[in-house]
Amino acid sequence: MVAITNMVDYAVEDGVAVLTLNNPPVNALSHGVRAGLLQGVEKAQQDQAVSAILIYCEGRTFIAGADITEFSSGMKEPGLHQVLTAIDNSAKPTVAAIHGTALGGGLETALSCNYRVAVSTVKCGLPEVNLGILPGAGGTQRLPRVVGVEKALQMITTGVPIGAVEAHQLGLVDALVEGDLRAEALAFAKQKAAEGGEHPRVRDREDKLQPARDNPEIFAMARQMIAKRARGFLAPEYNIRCVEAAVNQPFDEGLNTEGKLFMELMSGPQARSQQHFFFAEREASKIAGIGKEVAERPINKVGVIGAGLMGGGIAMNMANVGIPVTIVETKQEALDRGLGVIRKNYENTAKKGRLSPEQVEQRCGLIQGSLALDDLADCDLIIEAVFENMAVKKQIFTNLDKLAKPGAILASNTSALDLNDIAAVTSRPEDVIGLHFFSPANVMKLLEVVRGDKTADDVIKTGMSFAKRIKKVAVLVGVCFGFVGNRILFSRQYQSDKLALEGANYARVDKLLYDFGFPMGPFQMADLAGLDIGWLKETSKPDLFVKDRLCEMGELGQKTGSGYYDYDEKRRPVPRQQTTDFYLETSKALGVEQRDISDEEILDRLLLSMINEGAKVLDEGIAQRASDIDVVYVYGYGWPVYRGGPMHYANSLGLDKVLEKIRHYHQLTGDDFWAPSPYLVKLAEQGESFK
Ligand code: 3H9
Repeated sequence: MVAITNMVDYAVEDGVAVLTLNNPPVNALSHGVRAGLLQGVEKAQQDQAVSAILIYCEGRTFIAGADITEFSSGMKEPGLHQVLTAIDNSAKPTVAAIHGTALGGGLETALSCNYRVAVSTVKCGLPEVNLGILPGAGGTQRLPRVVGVEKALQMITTGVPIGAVEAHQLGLVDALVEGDLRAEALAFAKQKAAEGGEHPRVRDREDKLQPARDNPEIFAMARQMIAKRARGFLAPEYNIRCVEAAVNQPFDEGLNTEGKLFMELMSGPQARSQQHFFFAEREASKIAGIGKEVAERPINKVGVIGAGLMGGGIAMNMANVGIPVTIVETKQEALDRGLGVIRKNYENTAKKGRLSPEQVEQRCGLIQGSLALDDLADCDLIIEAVFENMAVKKQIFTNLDKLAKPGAILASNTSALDLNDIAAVTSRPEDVIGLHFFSPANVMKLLEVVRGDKTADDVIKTGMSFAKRIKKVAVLVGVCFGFVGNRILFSRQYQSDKLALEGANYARVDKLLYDFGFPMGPFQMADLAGLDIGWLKETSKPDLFVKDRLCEMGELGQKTGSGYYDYDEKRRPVPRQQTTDFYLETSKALGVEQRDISDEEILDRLLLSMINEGAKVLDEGIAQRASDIDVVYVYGYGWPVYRGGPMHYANSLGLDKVLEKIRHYHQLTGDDFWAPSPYLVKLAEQGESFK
C-alpha cells in the first residue's frame, strides 16, 4: 500500500487498484482526498497490473460530501469536477464501495463511477439544498439519468436520502452485499474487468430522461409541491432548473448550467447563512468546560408530571425512542384526557401512513398513567410539566426530593421561571435541571437545557445527550427570566406592541415579518399561543394593554375563534377593525401620537430589538455562544434558516450598522429599552462580529 496523500492510499490487489480514503470523521472531499483520488485514478491508468479501480472508505462512512469548511475560503485545485471527470474518463472500470452515507459530492463521486456496490444499511442522497446550494459536481445531471426525473427532483429538492433497498431497486446501487464490503466490492470489480466490453457511463444514459421530455408538466408539479416549504429559499428553485437542464440540454451543456447556477448560489447570502447554521447546530451540542472525563448518568425510565398538552407531548418523545415513561396527574379525568390525546396523536400519524397500527400500540404501551407521585420513585429522570406557577412547582419539587431515588435527575419544563428558586427547595440542587420543551413538544425540535447555579456537570452532560437521544436539538442556557428564547421574544413583543400604538397597523407588522421569512408575525403568534398565557385578572390593565382588554372580553386567540384577528372555519386569520380601534383608543389614553411608520422602521425595530437582547444574553453568559442563539431562533421560533439566525444576521449587516440604527431608535423613541448592549458597543467599536 502506498500513501498518495495523507488521506488516500493506493494498493493493487488481484489486479484491482484500491483507492482507500481516510479522512475522519465523515471522509469529506477535502483537498487531500481530491488530490489523492485524482492521482490514484491517473496512476491506475498507467499501471499495467491494474484492470479495474475500486474506491473504498475507511471509518464509519463513505464520502459524506464536499468539505464544507473549505467553502468560505474557496477550494484549492484540483476541484471536484476535475477529479470526477478523470473517474468518468477512466479507461478501466471504476467501482464505488459504499457504506454509511454517500451524500452530496460523495454520491456524485459514486455516480461518476461505472458501478456502485453497497451494504444494505447505506443512505444515498444529495442534501446540498439544505446548505443553500445545489449538487455542483454533476449530481443534478447524473442522478436523473439513473433514478428518473421525478425521483431525482424529489431527492434533490428535499435533500432527504434514500435507503439501500430503494437505491438498489432504482438502479442507483448495482449490487447489495451482506458480508465484507471491501472483499465483495473487490471481487465485483475484478469480475467486471474480466467481462470486458463497454462499461456503462451515467452521462451517456438517456432512457430515464424521456418520460420528462414527454411530460414537461412534471417540473410545474415539482414547483407546486415544494412551494410552501420552499418559500423564500433560492436553492430549491435553482435545483429544479438544473434538473430541467439535464432533460433539455446535452450532458456537457447541462453541466455548464449546473456550474453557473452553483456559483450564483454559492456566492450569495443564503448559502452563507445555511452553511453557518449547519455548523451552529453541531456546535450547540458542545459544552465548554465539561469534557470526556465526566460520565453520564444512565436514563432508562422517565417520569413526567402533568398530562396536559406539554406533559403529553414530552412523554411521546420518550415513547418514540422506546423509553418507558410514567405520567402522573392529580385527577383520573385529567389523566384519561391526556392519555386519550396521546393515543389520538399517534393514530393521526398512523392515518397518514407514518406509523403502523402495531407501532401505535407499542408506543402507547410504553406510556403508563398514574395518580400517585410515588410511582416515580424508580425513575432516572423526572420532568415536571405543570402550569407556570412557582408555588405549585416548589411544592412538586419538595415532594420529589423526598421520593426520588438518589441520583435521579429532577427537571422542570418551566419556560421562564427561576430554576434556582425551584432547586433551592430540594436537598439536592445539583440534580436539578431545566428541560424547556417547545410546544407542541412532540413536534418541535428545540430543547433549552437550563443550567442552574448548582446543577452538577454530569447532570448537564446527561441532559444534553439525552436530548439527542430523543431527537431534539439541545442548546445549553443559563437562568434568567425567559432563558434565551422567550427573553428575546419578550423584547420583540414589546416592540410590536409599541409599533401598533405608534400607528403601525398590527396586521402590517405581522405581514412584514412573514415576508422576512417567519411563518407568522407576533400578533398571529400570540393568538396561536393563547393571549391568556401569563395573563391574570387581578393584574390585568385593559386601559394600557390591548391584549389585556381582549383577554377580559374572553377573546383569547385562535382557541376562542378571535383575538387580535378573527379566525374562519379553516383557522385562517382575518384582520379585525376592532383591534385597530383598540390600539387607537389606547394610544390616545396614553398620549402616544400616531404617525406614519415606514416598513424599514417596523422591520428594524422588530429585528434589532432581538439582536440587542441577544447581545445582552451573551454578555451575561446566558448563552454559550452567539450561534446557539441562532439555533434557538431557527428551531424554536421560525427564524428563516436562509437568514442564519438573529446573531448571524447581525453579523451580515455589520455590527457598526446595527449599533448605529439602535442608537437612532434610542434617540427617536426616547425609550431606554433601546440603550445598546455594552457588549455590542464593544464589538462594533472594535470592528468585530458576534463569534
Ligand atoms: C457538497 O457535497 C457540494 C458538492 O455537491 C459540490 C462541490 C463542488 N464537511 O453531523 P455529525 C463534520 S456539499 C465538513 O455530528 P452524524 C461535522 O461538522 C456537502 N465537515 O455526525 C461534525 O464535526 P464536529 C453535502 C463535515 O454522524 C462531524 O463531521 N453533504 C461534513 O450525526 C460529525 O458530523 C452534506 O451536506 C462535511 N461535508 O452525521 C452532508 N459533514 O464533530 C453533511 C460532517 O467537529 N453531513 N462534518 O462537530 C451530514 O449530514 C452528517 O454529518 C452525516 C453524519 C449524516 C454525514
